[in-house]
Amino acid sequence: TYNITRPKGYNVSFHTNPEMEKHHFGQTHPMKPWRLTLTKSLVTSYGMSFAMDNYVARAATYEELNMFHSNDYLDYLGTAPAEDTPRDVDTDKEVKYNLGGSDCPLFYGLYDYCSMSAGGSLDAARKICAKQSDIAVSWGGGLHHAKRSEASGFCYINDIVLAILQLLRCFPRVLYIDIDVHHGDGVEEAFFSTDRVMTVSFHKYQPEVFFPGTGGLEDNGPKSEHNPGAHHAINVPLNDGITDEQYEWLFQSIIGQVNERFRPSAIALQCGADSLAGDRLGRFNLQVQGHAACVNFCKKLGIPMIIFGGGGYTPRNVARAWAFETAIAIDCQDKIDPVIPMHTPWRDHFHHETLFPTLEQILGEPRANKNTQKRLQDMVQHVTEQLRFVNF
Ligand code: ZL4
Ligand code: CA
Ligand code: ZN
Repeated sequence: TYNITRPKGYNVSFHTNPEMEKHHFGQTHPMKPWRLTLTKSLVTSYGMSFAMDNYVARAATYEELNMFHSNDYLDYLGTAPAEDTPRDVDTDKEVKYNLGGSDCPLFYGLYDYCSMSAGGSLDAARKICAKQSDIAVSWGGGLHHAKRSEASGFCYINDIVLAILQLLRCFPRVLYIDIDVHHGDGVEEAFFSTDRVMTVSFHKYQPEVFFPGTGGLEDNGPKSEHNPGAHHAINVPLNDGITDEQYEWLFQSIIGQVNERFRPSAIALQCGADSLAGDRLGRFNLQVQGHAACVNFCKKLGIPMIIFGGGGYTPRNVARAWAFETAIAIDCQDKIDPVIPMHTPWRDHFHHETLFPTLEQILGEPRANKNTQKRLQDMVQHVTEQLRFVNF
């Protein structure tokens, strides 16, 4: 179990900041930064840290956040109290920026939390650009809903957009892939008008019922005249209960084609773990194996890649998936013991002592699968047709 060596012929960097994990969105808020601590504890106890370059993520500077976000938004975000101190509340601004509600509360240390999340993802992008790293891991990032001047869905700063902007300085084309159960709307929108970024999101889609309600099959980027970004947004809207087998087939068919047609020079992969079975907010039946198969497929393309975190609201399952995906990044997935090491801190949190609990262990009874094979085939067909418009 503990004989993990560096991967042969390439380098992996791991970007975390233990200070980030100490922040709280509020008692019953689903987003628990503490899941990052649980993830790190598994990664460390499996001995994976020895096989990577480990960096403490720096906090991104105001200027860096300003590469995507507006000054007025950042200035107000900065008024969130760093400690338990009174602050001026401007209700108009809170409404305008969607700050202070139940999804995006203004909690203590919010600005620090955001800048550390973005700092990790920016560091990851810089390591990729400098060719010092071939796969860079930023589990504290992946906050795909944040807009230029608006917080949304637990996301305040879009670290992914910032990282991709960095990648675009040294790579002609970046492929963004999003396996979070929610639509990656913020990243899609940010690159709507460029053909240098293609975005692909797999998500549960049920407008009016499931957040954020965008990302239909036919939504492939604004089709206005002379928009180079048209056809460069791919959406894969899914129903409840999709299984590993279906998801893997769909992912490989779509990403395989996208790779051939778009020929990305770098990949940004958002690995939201709320697409796993048993997630507090999710609706799918994915197991760690199926989720991780997506990471493995991308790794095997042999293209420089950043791996981001994202959603994931049942911390023990998040930690399992992200630890196993770290193992895939360093190519030791066949060497690690499925039995969680005895000396893992908080081992009791995992309930079942394996990295790969069965659907029955996770759920009792699996959720009904509402995805027909026919529908999935039609979606692959639609993507094939979209890709005919794409010429690099
Ligand atoms: C909660 O229990 O669908 C927030 C949010 C806070 C604490 C107590 C407050 C109770 C579930 C969610 C009232 C909560 C009402 N607390 C929340 C339309 C909504 C308006 C807000 O994974 N209410 C909004 C956002 C989604 C909506 C999902 C996914 C992020 C990501 C990347 C973001 N928002 C309805 C919900 C709770 C809460 C319990 C909640 N919010 C579930 N889904 C949402 O893609 C990181
Ligand atoms: Ca998604
Ligand atoms: Zn999500």
